[in-house]
Amino acid sequence: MPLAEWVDFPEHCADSGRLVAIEAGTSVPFEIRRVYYLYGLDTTSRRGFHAHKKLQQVAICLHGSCRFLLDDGHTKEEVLLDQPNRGLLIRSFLWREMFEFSEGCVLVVLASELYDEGDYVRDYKEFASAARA
Ligand code: T46
Repeated sequence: MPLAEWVDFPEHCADSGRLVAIEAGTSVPFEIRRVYYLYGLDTTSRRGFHAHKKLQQVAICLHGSCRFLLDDGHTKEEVLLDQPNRGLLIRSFLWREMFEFSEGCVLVVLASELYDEGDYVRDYKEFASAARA
């Protein structure tokens, strides 16, 4: 089974432009409790390097593009985010790294929980042994 799961948001298209609406209880498979976004990203940097014990998220590249590496402790998968109407669903206990940010990339993330540093697993060995257990 692929690690990358996608959420496609319906677009409202007009000659004047496009609109995407994300409503609670419809397209995202969890209650959205937090929204954060990343911008001003260094195109040569790599971020992430962690998994979450409980948190589920949907990441959407609103402008530009970037790549995600997903890893479940057994398999690694790389995906490209470059469509503002398509979100990457990141379930709990997946290691993630983000990289190859395009110039001006804006990444918005819908999250199932409030920020909690205690939910992060930032040590890869700890993650891998728990994932394989
Ligand atoms: C994830 C990827 C896609 C907060 O204070 N509140 C927040 O809601 C978040 C997300 C972060 N922070 C603080 C914690 C750190 O001092 O912002 C700083 C940067 O966070 P972090 O190094 O975790 O950022 P990324 O880009 O490596 O990871 C973030 C999310 O933390 C993470 O859950 O999946 O984006």
